[in-house]
Amino acid sequence: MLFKFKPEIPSSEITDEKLYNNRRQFLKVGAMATIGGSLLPSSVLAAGRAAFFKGPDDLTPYEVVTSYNNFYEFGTGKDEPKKNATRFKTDPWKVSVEGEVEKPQVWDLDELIDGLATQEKVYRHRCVEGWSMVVPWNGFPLKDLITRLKPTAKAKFVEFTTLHDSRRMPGQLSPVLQWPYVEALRLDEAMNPLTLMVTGVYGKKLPPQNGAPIRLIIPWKYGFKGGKSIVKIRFTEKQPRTTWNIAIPREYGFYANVNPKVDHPRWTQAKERRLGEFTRRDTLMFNGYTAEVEKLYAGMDLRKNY
Ligand SMILES: Nc1nc2c(c(=O)[nH]1)N[C@H]1C(S)=C(S)[C@@H](COP(=O)(O)O)O[C@H]1N2
Ligand SMILES: [Mo]
Repeated sequence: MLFKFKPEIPSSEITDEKLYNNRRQFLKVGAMATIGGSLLPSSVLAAGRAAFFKGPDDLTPYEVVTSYNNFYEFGTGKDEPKKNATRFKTDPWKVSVEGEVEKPQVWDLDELIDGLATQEKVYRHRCVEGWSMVVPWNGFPLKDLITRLKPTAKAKFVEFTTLHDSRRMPGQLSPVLQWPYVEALRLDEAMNPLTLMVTGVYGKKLPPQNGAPIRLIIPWKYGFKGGKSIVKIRFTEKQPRTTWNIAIPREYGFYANVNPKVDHPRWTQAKERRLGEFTRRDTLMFNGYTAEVEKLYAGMDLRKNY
């Protein structure tokens, strides 16, 4: 039972049940809003109606984005990170920059990102388990930070390590994954303008369960590539080993590009359940970001490089 996401079929059934309850709440809230004329976000109202038609990419409500999480450092249940991370302290926060870089150094997070322009990016967010959301993240392109750090000519990859401290992250007392959580990108993937260092969501400070104070989001890849609560950034010549690839190499590759044509060995990736909807949607190649990223993989066999 080690090294395994929660069973796929049962968890999607649980999802349905939860969302059904949420939906009833949204419907109630929606009705109240109509009567009281209060200013609720349209995304909340849209979620209430999603039982009957599939809209375009409506935002997933804040409440869902911040209460349905994968963050095994705080437990493997979707509801556990929110409960178990409430008192997680993220200030002060140090980030160590290492490896093939002009000046390796331990930074205070505030200094590391000082002056980098943050923006809002609304991205589709697709978990390898088969659910998806649409999230308005706040952050800055990773390329802005990399440019500032000046990697050497030898740097071909960049690796991101999550905090390793089981007193603060009790999920690390369990050997469900090899700790600390490590993810990595090829340098050209990291430099793509879509790749975001995220510090906020819905215009608010990132809550602990979503990876405060700083996490990565790569919208054309499965969610597990987006390491949370990052304390180390290391530039390397060789391809780093990554957590889910170490855990189950046959199921989770280095690239993890969203690809409806390459199924997970235990389930299809052709469809996904958008949280808030009943009917599954078709999954889009590169999660809908083909125009922006396909050139990164020209000539590569995406079946082999999964
Ligand atoms: N450190 C760490 N980062 C992590 C994970 C984790 O368990 N630990 N889970 C990953 C997975 S599987 C997903 S889908 C996303 C979920 O991000 P969200 O909770 O903000 O939606 O975080 C990713 N980053
Ligand atoms: Mo995921």
